[in-house]
Amino acid sequence: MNKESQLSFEQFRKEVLNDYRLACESREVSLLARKEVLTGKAKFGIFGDGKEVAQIAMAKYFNPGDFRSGYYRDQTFAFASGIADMEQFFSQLYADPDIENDPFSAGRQMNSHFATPNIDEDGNWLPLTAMKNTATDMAPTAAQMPRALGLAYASKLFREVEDLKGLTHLSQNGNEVCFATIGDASTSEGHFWETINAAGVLQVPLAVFVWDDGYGISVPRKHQTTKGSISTVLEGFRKSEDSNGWDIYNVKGWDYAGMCEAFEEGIRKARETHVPVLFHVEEITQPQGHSTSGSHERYKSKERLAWEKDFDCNLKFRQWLISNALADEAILHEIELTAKAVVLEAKKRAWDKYITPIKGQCRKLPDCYRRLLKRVMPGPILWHVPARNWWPTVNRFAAMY
Ligand SMILES: Cc1ncc(C[n+]2csc(CCOP(=O)(O)OP(=O)(O)O)c2C)c(N)n1
Ligand SMILES: [Mg+2]
Repeated sequence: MNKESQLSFEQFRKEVLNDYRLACESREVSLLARKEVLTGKAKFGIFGDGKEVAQIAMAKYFNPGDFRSGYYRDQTFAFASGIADMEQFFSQLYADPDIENDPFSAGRQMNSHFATPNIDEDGNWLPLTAMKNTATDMAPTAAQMPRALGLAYASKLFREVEDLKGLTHLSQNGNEVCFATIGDASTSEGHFWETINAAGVLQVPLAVFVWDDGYGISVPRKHQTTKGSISTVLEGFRKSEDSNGWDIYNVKGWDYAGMCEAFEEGIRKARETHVPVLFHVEEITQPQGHSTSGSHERYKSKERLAWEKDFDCNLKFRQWLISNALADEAILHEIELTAKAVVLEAKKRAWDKYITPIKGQCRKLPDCYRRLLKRVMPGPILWHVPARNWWPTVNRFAAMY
């Protein structure tokens, strides 16, 4: 091996190990976040475990200026693209009302609902072409689809309308792709079909990723999707040489190399030619079930649960790294251990930021009550005794925090 190819191999190795590190960290986020909810520190949680590798591959082709219009499974994509960090993720999980801590919604949105600003505090446009953008997530499934169409259509207009060409802070010749994500069950909704049809007619740079885990909460795909496969039923939308339509790719959600290759090609074509592209990402798993409000052990068969363990994307990625001699057991073990520690620290920092102001307010509570009582019950009661002594119950309550 000459020096140049040795160098590029080393760079490649570094990149894939960094990807594995992120996959492990994001998985730890999901595992820990579920525990935070089930032990009562957060109200509800919905996570992106099982989609780590697909989203790391997807983020590689997400350029400044591009937009995401997605749904609640995309935490790994948000981490990989720099839209969110893990501490912010936990702050949102705790519904931290400080915008500095949860910059997406200041505690107002469900968790895994990301957002980036388009304007500054004075209402001026930000330089969107220099930013990795996401429209805010919305709770109604498939609601992201019509908006994704609009964002992709904007690129077409920026490329075709002469008067818009000077707005280079918003678009560089319409080269921006909109990345939309959707679950397999939500592809049954009208918003999905209207978007697919309109984008096929308009020819806009829209890249749709269907995370197909075979379930919509507890409803299996066979009861939800005709022929049990969204890409099969979309075949009629496929573009041919002399027609408009869509490019369609089938990939496996655990196949790191296969997804990188397909995403690179499909997104490049969408960016250059404005032909929309759909990636049917199959064999995705959902290791912890739909959300913190249920247990998938109640509706998935033993065989399915066992298959999900074997086809876990992080496990498959690990096996691929070893079989391609990109890492050994010791290196991967070290990455996994470090990931646990890093995520634990991020979680602790987020919790401290959330709970510290509340504790401060609790400490002021006895005095507040005292002042209130003094106002409503004036008279010779024990007002001269310090507040901390005369109301043990309040003090005990305050001491809990
Ligand atoms: C319009 C609408 N209907 C129903 C729901 C309740 N709901 C939330 S998630 C979900 C299932 C979505 O399944 P899928 O699209 O396969 O995504 P997954 O969670 O499996 O990734 C449903 C029915 C909702 N949020 N919005
Ligand atoms: Mg699903």
